[in-house]
Amino acid sequence: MAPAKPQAKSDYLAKRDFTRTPEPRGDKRIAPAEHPRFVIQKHAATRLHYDLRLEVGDTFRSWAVTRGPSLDPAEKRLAVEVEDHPLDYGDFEGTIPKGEYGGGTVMIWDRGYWLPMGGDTADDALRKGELKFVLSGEKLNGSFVLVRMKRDRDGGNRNNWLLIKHADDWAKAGDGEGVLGLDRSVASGRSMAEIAAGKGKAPSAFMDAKAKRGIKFPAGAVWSTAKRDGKRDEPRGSAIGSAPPPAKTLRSAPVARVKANGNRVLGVVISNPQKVLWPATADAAAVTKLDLAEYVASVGPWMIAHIAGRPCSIVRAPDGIADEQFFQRHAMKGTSPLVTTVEVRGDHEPYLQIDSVEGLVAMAQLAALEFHPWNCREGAPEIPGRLVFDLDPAPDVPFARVVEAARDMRERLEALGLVAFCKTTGGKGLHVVTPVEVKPDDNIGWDEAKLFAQTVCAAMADESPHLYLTKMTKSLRKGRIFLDYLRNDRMATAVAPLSPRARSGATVSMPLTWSQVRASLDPRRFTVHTVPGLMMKSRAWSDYAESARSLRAAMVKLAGGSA
Ligand SMILES: [Mn+2]
Repeated sequence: MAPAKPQAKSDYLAKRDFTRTPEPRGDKRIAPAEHPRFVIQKHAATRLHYDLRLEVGDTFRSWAVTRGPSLDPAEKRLAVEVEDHPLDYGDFEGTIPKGEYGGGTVMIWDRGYWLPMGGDTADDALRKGELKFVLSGEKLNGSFVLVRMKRDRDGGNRNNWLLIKHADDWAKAGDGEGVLGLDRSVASGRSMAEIAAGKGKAPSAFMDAKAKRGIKFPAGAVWSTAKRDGKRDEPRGSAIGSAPPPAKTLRSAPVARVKANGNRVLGVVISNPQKVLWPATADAAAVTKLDLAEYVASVGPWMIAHIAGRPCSIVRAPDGIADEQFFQRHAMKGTSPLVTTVEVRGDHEPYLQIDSVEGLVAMAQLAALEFHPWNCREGAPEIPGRLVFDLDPAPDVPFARVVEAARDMRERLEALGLVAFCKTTGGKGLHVVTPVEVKPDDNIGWDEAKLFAQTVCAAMADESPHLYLTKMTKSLRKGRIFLDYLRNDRMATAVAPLSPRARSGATVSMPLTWSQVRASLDPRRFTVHTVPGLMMKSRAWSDYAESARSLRAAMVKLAGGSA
């Protein structure tokens, strides 16, 4: 026999004293949304649990998931059905006073939309004791099932269910609990401690917010091939949308434009998506935080090869380029789990390291506008992996002269057996980059590599002292190009290929083919707006990965003076 639907709103009201608890009374009218909504509230009551609430009809059906949701399909999580909650409860975050019903702190841990799967209505499926559903949340995505247990420990009400993740693209076998590490409110960004202390931002409204259109549910979150209890599950729900599955990090993947799914980019939630980071200029539209996240997601498969496995500093501008900027090399507390950290010799604090496209997006979420990796070999901070020659012109030097300098530098490097690549800096200069190979018995560290770079630059300046100099002295620089070899040191960084710059116009450090390196080149046309399209057609740097040449051999040639 099907048990009765648990107690309705009267039960919710009866359990609470609204002169004492800040919880909503359930009297606010909540407008229907395009899809039913779900909320998961982390609740530090006598026992910590996560309350899963699914909008069904005009109420939230609610389950207290004692250990929190798991992404591992092998894990079954006890979910105790509790009284229905009113829909305005979905916007509640705060602290219920001690001694009151459910006393403790409540965080809006996740929220979004959900759909029943399998053809039954939610009511019917719940009555039958098996609800398959798909979530499109900020932390949880993909399909789950709630199954009512046959026997209840308490004997009677049959309130005990199991919450189980289905094996789909969002499942994480062996790492079901990792997602619980995403431990800040999706509504306010606050930690439990901050909510308990009444500090920080108020939660943004979701239930009581203007309806959003065009919500997409994750594709691939279907039950088509899964077998459970010996039966084949057939999806009959047809509402599953067309969003692409999350991108896997493929280094060689062609660059394709990635578009946000709501305010999520590759699964990363972008808060304040419409915040302007680069104001509009006379010839370019403004760039928002969401635009930046889409940009790094789009060019990321290409960019990440130059960043992964190396410490990487970032330039953050949380309020846009006109406001304060921070150069940050260390990992900070609460850094996204999508970002790695790396210990480096001589600094007790770990450095940031970004190893995936999703990690780049997570950094965009922190308003990281620029990416400056070390120039070491991937995974080996002590070993030089590339040399970067920064051609930095005085303000009065025409760009055509910088182009000549890059071509001159290329000739010199190639005469030493190296392969040279060129990119814009996003400013007025150019970078000439050469990947190098260093073998263990070469005995070459950063001191040797830096000396090599300095010697190459000094030779160039000695031959044309009216054009170049190798000292940063401002007064001497007038009319000349500073050949900056100082990028080539252990802890030195250079802006990564395809990194945007935190300057007017949202210019990008653009990799070029040598045929593009000519007097008519205009570095200002490479921007966050234009580069994803341009990269799809570009062959620039396509042979970079195969072009590392022996630095030792180049040093021998340079010392011997014979090319
Ligand atoms: Mn609770």
